[in-house]
Amino acid sequence: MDKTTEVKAERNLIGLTPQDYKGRPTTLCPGCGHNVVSNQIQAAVYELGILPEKVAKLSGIGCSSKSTNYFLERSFGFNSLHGRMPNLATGASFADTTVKIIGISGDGDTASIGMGHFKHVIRRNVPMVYIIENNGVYGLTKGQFSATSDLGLELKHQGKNMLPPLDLCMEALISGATFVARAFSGDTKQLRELIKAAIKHDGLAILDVISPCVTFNNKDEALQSYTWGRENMAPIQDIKFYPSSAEIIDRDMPEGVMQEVELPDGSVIMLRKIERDYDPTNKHAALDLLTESYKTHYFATGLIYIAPKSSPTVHDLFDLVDEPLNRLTLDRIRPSEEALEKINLALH
Ligand SMILES: Cc1ncc(C[n+]2csc(CCOP(=O)(O)OP(=O)(O)O)c2C)c(N)n1
Ligand code: SF4
Ligand SMILES: [Mg+2]
Repeated sequence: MDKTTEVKAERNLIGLTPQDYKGRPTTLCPGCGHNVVSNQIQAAVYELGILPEKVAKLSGIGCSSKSTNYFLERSFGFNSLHGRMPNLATGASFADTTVKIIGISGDGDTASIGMGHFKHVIRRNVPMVYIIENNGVYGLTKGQFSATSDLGLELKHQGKNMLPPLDLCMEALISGATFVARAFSGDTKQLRELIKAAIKHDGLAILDVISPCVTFNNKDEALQSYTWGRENMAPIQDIKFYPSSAEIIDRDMPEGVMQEVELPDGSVIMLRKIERDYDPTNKHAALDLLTESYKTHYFATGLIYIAPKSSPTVHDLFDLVDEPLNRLTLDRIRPSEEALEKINLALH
């Protein structure tokens, strides 16, 4: 190529290109909502300028859980057992506190077999991003109802769903989550900003992404379909993430009532209120919103709750050393001979 016409590759803060954040080619169905989430994760990590090697992507079992293969190939990854991503994440976060954990799960993986683990990882406030790719169906095993399928939903091989759904944002909120958001694969801009904010959150961030399964649950009237989502999605705010307040120069958001939420590292989530006066730092307001949304099928998306101040993470509570535990040398992790002797004597 002629030097004068050579196109310079776009680079981020640490000199990497978008290509450095790609994963393997997807094997999911064309149009699957989960592919949108993968693309937005790689875009968010690229834009934040995080080294891919400083991310661990963990998952359970499902089409959603397969999707960790399709972003950040240079990152560490582990596809675990069904519903056990939170357990793996807890262990990994203890081993290396310097790595950002992105956990991917499905509605089957989280809301059925993994529900207990979901609750406890939240209760422990393991610092990580927990994304549920929620399509209201078990996609991988060919379209059974999940615990988030809507009451009355009719699926080809299943008939009518007779059970009421669980709301994973509500479950997260009442379990003590300090960051709860809902997004939709049909709105990539909002999704990307929420992923960035979740990555920068100090503690566990829950992101429930309505991510349509185009093969088994995409009839126009189904709540987790693209058509229903596009027609009914109601963002509760415009959201934009800024790495620092100094960078809020373009103010490229439409005019309106603004709310800035500053994160502990100095980054800022800028919110412009839409229609209703909603404060995501108010837990009661978040509970009210989710109750209304559950009752009336109000598809509210955006930052539903962020705790006004940081809560201690499991690492703070256990007073971990600053260095990653997996890099401590044996002489630092083995008890001394005297200490062992003391323990043995105490057991006599
Ligand atoms: C212990 C165990 N039970 C059941 C299964 C079968 N199984 C595999 S994936 C899955 C559900 C996947 O649904 P979801 O998490 O919603 O992911 P999706 O495929 O919809 O993205 C089930 C029940 C399994 N792999 N392991
Ligand atoms: S079966 Fe559904 S969830 Fe699985 S890849 Fe296909 S569209 Fe996605
Ligand atoms: Mg599913």
